[in-house]
Amino acid sequence: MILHLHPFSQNSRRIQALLDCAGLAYERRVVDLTTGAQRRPEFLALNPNGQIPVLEDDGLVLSESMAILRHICRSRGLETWYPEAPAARAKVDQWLDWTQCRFARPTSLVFFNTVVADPEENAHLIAEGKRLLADLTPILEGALAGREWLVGEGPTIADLALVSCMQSLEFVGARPQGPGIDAWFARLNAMEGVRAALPEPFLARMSAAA
Ligand SMILES: N[C@@H](CCC(=O)N[C@@H](CS)C(=O)NCC(=O)O)C(=O)O
Repeated sequence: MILHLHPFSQNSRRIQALLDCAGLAYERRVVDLTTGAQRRPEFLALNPNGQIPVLEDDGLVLSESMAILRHICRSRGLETWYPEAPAARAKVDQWLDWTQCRFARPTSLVFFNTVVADPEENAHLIAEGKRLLADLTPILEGALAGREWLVGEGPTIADLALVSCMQSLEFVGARPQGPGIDAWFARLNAMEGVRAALPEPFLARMSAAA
């Protein structure tokens, strides 16, 4: 397997975390977003959307991080990460969609405009992201209070998908907080495979905050 990624990308990090947690070998190919490598013809041939991550797996070329997570689990029989029982699978899918449809946009608004774009010029976008995150925080705290994982009794791709956004928010000091969320965040970041996906500046920030 070849994973086209960028270390600061939350959409890449969730795939790396799954592959590393499951002990699956893969080649990392960094796509340098800072030089526009995602818009070069050779990359557009893999993903015409010009976005990472992209997974190459035995002739299959796949984009969209949630689809990639599901594909890896199904093709490698990672049943604990993506349970087969219909009700448990439905709940994992619910959280994958929630992360993509509700949580990803405010994460990007805050992270991108703080780290990549000019934060002063884009202060209104950061504020909008933070406002949306404030609305989502009680929903998340309600789901995690008294629970170790989003679904069932062990970590699933739902946790990996969400924690990758949370890591980006932690990096810019905007992570939603609450007793359940904090304990869940610490639990996931203590996992070797999850930490392995974190770039050095993220690890440094987390150590400083601990
Ligand atoms: N829905 C996509 C989003 C992918 C995405 O937004 N990737 C970002 C990096 S986190 C990207 O490639 N941005 C570069 C660009 O849009 O030019 C997924 O889940 O994979």
